[in-house]
Amino acid sequence: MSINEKIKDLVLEWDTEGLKSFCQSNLKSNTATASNLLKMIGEVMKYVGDQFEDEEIFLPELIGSAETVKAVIDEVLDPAIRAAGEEKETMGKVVIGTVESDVHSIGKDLVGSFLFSNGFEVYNLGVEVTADQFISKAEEVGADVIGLSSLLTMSMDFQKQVIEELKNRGLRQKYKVIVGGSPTSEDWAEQIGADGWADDAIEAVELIKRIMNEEVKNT
Ligand code: B12
Repeated sequence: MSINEKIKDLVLEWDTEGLKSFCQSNLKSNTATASNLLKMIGEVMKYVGDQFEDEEIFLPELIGSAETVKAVIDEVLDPAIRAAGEEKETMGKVVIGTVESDVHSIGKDLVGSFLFSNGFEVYNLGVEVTADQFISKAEEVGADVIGLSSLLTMSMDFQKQVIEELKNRGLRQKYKVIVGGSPTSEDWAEQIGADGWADDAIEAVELIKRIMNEEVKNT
């Protein structure tokens, strides 16, 4: 069985410990670098995402695979990349969080994990994040994208507030702002002047790739 096939099996079985030790043994025997393994894992996550979009698998399976991958990246591959001084190719920097007054974290964490496993540098600020916290972090890390999650109808206005605050500070053009969460929609995103909206974690990855690509074309 090839390395790719073995990784795919372990991710689909949510075998976190198995995937950790498989990656560790490949790193030890130099059969693959951490970046190679990360790329292979990314391909598997793309497959898992397609399966979810086609309704071949459902949310629990999606979460199981995402959590397995996140743990292996956090605990094995990221430290290995840092230790080897290898540059992890970054697709872009994303600051993400759930807006003020809202404690729902699962969907936003899933979006963060998917972005991370697709090569983005993710700064997950947690829940009940204020406009000032989003903007300060984006400024601090030189983010490309700010992702705002809202699961409550009553917290949606805080997404708008972040965009207004960016405008007040003369920073609106500096960042792409995307919104998501079950009460939000494409129309809502347009209404508040966001750069995009996505229905789920898979679409969020595609959305960010698309808007960052447009950015490159426009510069
Ligand atoms: C779990 C849950 C909770 C948990 C949260 C635990 C946690 N750590 O997250 C707890 C029990 C704490 C909770 C509390 C409350 N909840 Co609640 N909760 C839910 C529930 C059942 C599931 C949410 C969830 O995790 N879904 C699974 C994830 C994977 O899906 P998701 O969040 O939609 O995220 C996906 C997309 O939306 C998108 N996405 C999400 N964020 C982002 C961000 C970006 C940038 C992008 C691009 C995409 C994106 O991608 C994600 C992945 O595919 C929902 C009902 C439901 N079916 O949604 C109610 C629900 C959201 N809760 C609700 C309510 C009312 C509350 C409470 C006010 C209840 C109360 N009276 O105390 C409190 C809120 C407290 C607060 N201040 O926030 C309502 C909201 C109604 C509304 N529209 O306003 C819901 C819809 C239930 C209902 N039908 O009434 N809740």
